[in-house]
Amino acid sequence: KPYPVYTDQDFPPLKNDLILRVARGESVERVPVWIMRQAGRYLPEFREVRAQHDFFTICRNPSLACLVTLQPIDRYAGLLDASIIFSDILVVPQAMGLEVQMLEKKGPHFPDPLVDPTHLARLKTKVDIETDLRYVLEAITLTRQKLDGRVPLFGFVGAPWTLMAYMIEGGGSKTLSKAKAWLVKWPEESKDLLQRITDVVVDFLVAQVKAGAQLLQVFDSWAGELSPSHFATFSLPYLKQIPLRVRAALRDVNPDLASTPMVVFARGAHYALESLSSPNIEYDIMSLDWTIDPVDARRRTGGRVTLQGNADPSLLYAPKETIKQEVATMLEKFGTKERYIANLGHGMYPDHDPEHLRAYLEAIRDESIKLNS
Ligand code: 1CP
Repeated sequence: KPYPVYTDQDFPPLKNDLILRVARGESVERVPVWIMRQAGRYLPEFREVRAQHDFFTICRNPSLACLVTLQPIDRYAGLLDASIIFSDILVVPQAMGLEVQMLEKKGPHFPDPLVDPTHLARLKTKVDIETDLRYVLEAITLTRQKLDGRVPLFGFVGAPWTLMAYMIEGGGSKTLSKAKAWLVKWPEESKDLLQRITDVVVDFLVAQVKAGAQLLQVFDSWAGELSPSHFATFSLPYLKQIPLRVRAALRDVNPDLASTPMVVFARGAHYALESLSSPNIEYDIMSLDWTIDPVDARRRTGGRVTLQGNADPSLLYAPKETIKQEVATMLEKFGTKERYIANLGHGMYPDHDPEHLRAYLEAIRDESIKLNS
């Protein structure tokens, strides 16, 4: 049966719209902040849930996914300005027909990855999001209710190139040599795979918004492994389709939903700052890793997009006083009045101290209020 279409009227009113205002380019009284992997193994309350349940069991059970999504929102009440639904980018390859396991201490593992283009025949030709990924939609709707308007909720997907890389490598990899071999040995078949992933990702993002997601992020975590010309051929054309097609589809459903802000995180892709912020690429927000200087990023993106990021996650190992000083520098470089969302340059690490994350969040709040007053 079709999944219902939800709009703002179906949910508790939003009490904190700071991040939505920044996404629209409006000026704000303080800098909004959220953190990639804010739900995860650095939190003892998450490890407790994980001790009882397998990773993908949590993803597939809406009340467990909701529970862990809310853990950082409860713990850091008033300090986080967005939540992100607990799930994984690899639910898409699963829905396309590949098995994915989450191995303790090793991360994701595909027992039967795509070895050569004959294996493309193993992928489902039509993925029915409302059936195969219904559990994510249910988790989003439930979480939006339980958030009770405290902060907006992000939905997300992996970018086509990053998902292709996992589907071929079969897990994490240092060199991505198998996936990159496809690009040079079988460029046309690679494009076929990228297009098939893009089609699923577009449908999935549209469905997440209809289920209640208020912002969307596309994670191209492996963009930085590509040469600039390979990025231009094998990543950018697919990244570009996503906001165009998602907005067109949402406009047909309900014009209010079509303005949902979209973030692109092309990790490591310095060379793509200009191309990803060009006017024909319709992301509202670019998330930056820590190897990019904020002033440089501002200049190279021409003030056209909101920037998000970008402290090195290792900063959270520092004494709290150092965290505070580094935050002050970061805020000054990005500018605090408009077009900036604080985050880290990548996700939380499992051995981070939750109290040091608190120091980071408090510093962003206090320093940005000071700079804006
Ligand atoms: O056993 C565990 O609990 C595993 C740890 C873990 C967690 C907490 C994994 C395995 N995924 C997640 C959740 C997750 N993954 C979220 C949840 C929401 C939140 O941020 O709070 C999100 C947004 C992701 C996205 C994700 N998964 C990305 C993109 C972001 C990034 O980190 O670059 C990637 C690359 C993955 C794949 C993945 N899943 C898990 C791991 C350890 C990895 C990376 C593996 C590798 O090294 O390649």
